[in-house]
Amino acid sequence: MTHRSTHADAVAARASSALAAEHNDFLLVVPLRLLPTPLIPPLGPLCIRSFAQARGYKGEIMDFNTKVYEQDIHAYHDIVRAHLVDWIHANPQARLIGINILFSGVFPRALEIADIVKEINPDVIVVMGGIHPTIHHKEILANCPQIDQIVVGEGESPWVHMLADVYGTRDHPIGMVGEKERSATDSNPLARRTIFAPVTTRQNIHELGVTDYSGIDFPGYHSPDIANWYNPKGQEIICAAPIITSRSCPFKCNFCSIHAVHGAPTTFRYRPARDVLEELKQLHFEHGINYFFVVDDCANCGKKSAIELYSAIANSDLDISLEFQSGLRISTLDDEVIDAMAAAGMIRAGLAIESGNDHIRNEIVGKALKKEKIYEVYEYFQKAHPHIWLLAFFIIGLPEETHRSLDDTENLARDLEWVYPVFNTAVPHVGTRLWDQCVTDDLLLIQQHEAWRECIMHGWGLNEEPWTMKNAGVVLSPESFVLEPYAMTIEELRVRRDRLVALQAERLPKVKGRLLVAVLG
Ligand code: B12
Ligand code: SF4
Repeated sequence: MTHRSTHADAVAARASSALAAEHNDFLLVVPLRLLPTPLIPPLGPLCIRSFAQARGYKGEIMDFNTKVYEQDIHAYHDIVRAHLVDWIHANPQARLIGINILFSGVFPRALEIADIVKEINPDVIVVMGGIHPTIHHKEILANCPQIDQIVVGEGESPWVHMLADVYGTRDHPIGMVGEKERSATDSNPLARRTIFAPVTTRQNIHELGVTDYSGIDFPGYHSPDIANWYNPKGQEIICAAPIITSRSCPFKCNFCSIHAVHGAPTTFRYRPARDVLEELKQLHFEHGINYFFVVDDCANCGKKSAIELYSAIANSDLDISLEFQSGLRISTLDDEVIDAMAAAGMIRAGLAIESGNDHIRNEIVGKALKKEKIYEVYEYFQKAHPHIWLLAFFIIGLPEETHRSLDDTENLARDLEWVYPVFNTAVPHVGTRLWDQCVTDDLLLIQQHEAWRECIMHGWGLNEEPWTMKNAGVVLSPESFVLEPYAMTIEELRVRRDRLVALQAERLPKVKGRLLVAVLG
């Protein structure tokens, strides 16, 4: 009897582990974005899936950006429904479906996805995560019955705790638990609630390890305009892959909302260089990826860690191209850091200048960046690495903007003559000093109470502009303004903006011509 029961237990255990191996516990859905390019694999969901898989839970990512292409946009709703129906029917035991919201603009699409999931199987727990629900979790839970739970902040650890609530633990360490998170996960897994990532430490970056890209359809992320990308090494670009080397940022600019997701300035963390190197190697040697977007908020904020990492890449057998997407912090750049990044493969980078006006840049935004430092860094790039395509990120239309401050911005952009300037319109995000100021001083041109349900950048509304490459230019142009400065009218601002956009347009062929000369020697 004992023998039979042991045998039966073993069979049952094998069956259940086979079930666990075959069946998915969860799905992470990525809604279609607003613009088709640049298209890259979704790093947030990938990090969450890796972390959960390492702890014994199996899951998949369904990214609609690789399922709906421009020519299919008319069938968008049918395609989304069909994929969700198929997955839920194929995985009847899966109880958790998470939706990733990287940009506020996709929130309406995320709600529709949640509706469809609930319609197919009301017992599935629908969870939202990402910057938009992080900021607006209270309003979303109060107004959207199709959303069961919201994760505020970094999702790896909270997601695994939710999986453990639903399926039980699986004999693996499940990671660090924050104070608020622990009390939330002690309750009923079905309860509607908000789950907070650890508040003071955020995700333990050493526990993240190397992101697992298995099952990712890399050719599906081939951006439609990839042939026109700056590619001085002439490498084959299947697609760009995201790589993150640090989380959060030690600074606190008045317009920046990133601390809501990745933690306060004190939680700035670098990943271990060996993990990043290993991830790059896997992507390069196993998947043929040559082009990487470094998506850190402040990739060069810690000199020692940055030099360690980029020197390790340069000294390895990797030959890759790195584009620094979010803008490098100029105050923490020096020749040594620039050389290390260039040696590692940096071919394109943005310099985060924000304003040519010293008062706005330093007193208002909080950049602590002298103009001489901007020129010094610019000159060094021109002298030592002229093949690197430099962009300069400016923000126009902050509350303190005046004709004089815009003159300063325009003059600086003209002075940095081999840099491609990008002029973004100021957008106040909830939770930032800029937002509070706009509310207090009544500067908003939008309904502040609607910010939770739609993208506050005008012109990004899903119904206003169809999603096509043809319309990308229209959608990208900062056509409308979300706040009115104290001392300028919107009409005046628009005229000045048009002048800056003209400057940008005339700069492009110049910059490209110069890069060509630098690359050809
Ligand atoms: C890379 C990036 C891009 C890439 C695209 C990335 C992609 N996958 O497609 C590109 C260059 C295309 C891009 C474009 C834009 N971007 Co962008 N981008 C980023 C950036 C720098 C990094 C994103 C990232 O990978 N982070 C790293 C991962 C690990 O973090 P994460 O995605 O937040 O995920 C974590 C948590 O949020 C959470 N989580 C996320 N999803 C889920 C889901 C569940 C279920 C759970 C439990 C948890 C969870 O857990 C994850 C792991 O910890 C962020 C800034 C930032 N640091 O986040 C801005 C950011 C997302 N971008 C922003 C904006 C505004 C834009 C643009 C609209 C800019 C413009 N005016 O053109 C465009 C629009 C894009 C489009 N085509 O529609 C804003 C969004 C603000 C907002 N509220 O909407 C951000 C936050 C920057 C900022 N502070 O202003 N961007
Ligand atoms: S340096 Fe960049 S990431 Fe850091 S607070 Fe400023 S804008 Fe945000």
